[in-house]
Amino acid sequence: MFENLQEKLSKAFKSLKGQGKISEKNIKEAIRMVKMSLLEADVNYKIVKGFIAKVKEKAMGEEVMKSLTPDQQFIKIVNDELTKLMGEKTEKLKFVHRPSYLMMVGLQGSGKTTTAAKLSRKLKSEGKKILLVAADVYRPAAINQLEVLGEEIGVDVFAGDRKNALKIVEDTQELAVKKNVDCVILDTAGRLHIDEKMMDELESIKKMVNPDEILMVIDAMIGQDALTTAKSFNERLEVTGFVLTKLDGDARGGVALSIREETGKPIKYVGVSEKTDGIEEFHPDRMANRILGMGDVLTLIEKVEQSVDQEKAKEMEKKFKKAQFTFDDFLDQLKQIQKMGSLSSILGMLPGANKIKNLDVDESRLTRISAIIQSMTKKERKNPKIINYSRKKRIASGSGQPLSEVTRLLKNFEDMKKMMKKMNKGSFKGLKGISGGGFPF
Ligand SMILES: Nc1nc2c(ncn2[C@@H]2O[C@H](COP(=O)(O)OP(=O)(O)OP(=O)(O)O)[C@@H](O)[C@H]2O)c(=O)[nH]1
Ligand SMILES: [Mg+2]
Repeated sequence: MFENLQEKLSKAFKSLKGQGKISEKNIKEAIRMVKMSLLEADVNYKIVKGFIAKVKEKAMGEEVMKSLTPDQQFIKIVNDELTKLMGEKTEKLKFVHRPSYLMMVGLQGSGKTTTAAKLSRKLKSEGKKILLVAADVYRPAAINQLEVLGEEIGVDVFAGDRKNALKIVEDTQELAVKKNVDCVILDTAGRLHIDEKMMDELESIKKMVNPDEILMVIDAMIGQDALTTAKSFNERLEVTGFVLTKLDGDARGGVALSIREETGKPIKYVGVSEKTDGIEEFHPDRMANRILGMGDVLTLIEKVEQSVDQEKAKEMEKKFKKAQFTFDDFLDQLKQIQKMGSLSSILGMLPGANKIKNLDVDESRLTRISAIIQSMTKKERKNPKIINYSRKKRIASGSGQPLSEVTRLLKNFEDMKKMMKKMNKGSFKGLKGISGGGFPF
């Protein structure tokens, strides 16, 4: 699924490559291409219109992130909006009551019975005791199908009198308590089209068991029509979420992108094979990444994270200037240095630090210094002045360093703070006089 959409979108992004910055003119073509690709993916027209308006607004109004090129920036905007469209966060199943009832509903052949088995297997593996109930008495082989699946995954299947769906559900209630199950999963009958009789029956079952979850199962291959059906089911039954099946097929994906916006209800799971382990939680962000091509988005996220580091660095610089630097900040810095693998970047942050020549840095000391700081209490890190002799002794033994090393770090740290104050006044005179080259490492 999504291959086509992926390909089209990547063309839209390419059209922005090499541009200096996003402008009304160069964005027009990219936006048009995004629009076409969504429509071709069978996303509802109204939803596409709203989506495009948001992307446009963001692309024009977005503060330019210096670390991103225009095409990357545009990908990020589309990625964020796609994620939002699909619901932003992952929605888990709710278990309010015990036993908790979960109803599978949907049209014929959508995958209710298969999904009931898949979910049972999953929940069982999470330690829940499950009872599967065959409340589909209309299709002759339906009960048998569920029984075979139950056998395969080792979950009990209850089918009562095998004749009357409401009676089966009624009898289930006592059994579920007696068996002390955590969750009852009800497989219900499907119809080719929505009809009153089916809806009435589903409503009666709902009333009887007060389910924590009513999951509507939708075949992703159906396309736009699925939305109308989903809306009717939701209006009648107040579904709690959707399971989109057959994502392993060549569905165009429009349903996945439209259903949340159309019904206000989340997709909770997706079916990815016919087998009983073919189910996955639905993560809007990951799905968006998948649509846009994982590689691109991951690179992008890295870049944004880097720029977050830069912001952190700016924050640090402020602290430097105000001489509010604590041992916690210092530890943060050490971690960053270790991540970057060199000291030059961190020293580069200090205005004027590049003027300090021959800075003698023993990199192996960084690890020892980290150990010392980590042996300090929160209070001590914030206010090293309280570190008296007995505290020093404790820190030394905690970090496995000689006492002299702790004393030296504390002294250098104090000196560094003094230096910061001087820097704040714009003076670098006197730096040389400070022990250890002015830095505690
Ligand atoms: N490839 C694939 N096939 C699926 C998936 N989910 C269900 N199927 C297949 O779709 C067909 C219908 O699935 P069922 O679980 O019987 O559907 P149902 O909604 O219970 O159908 P009725 O009981 O007749 O209403 C079966 O052949 C399943 O194996 C899926 O995620 N991927
Ligand atoms: Mg079925």
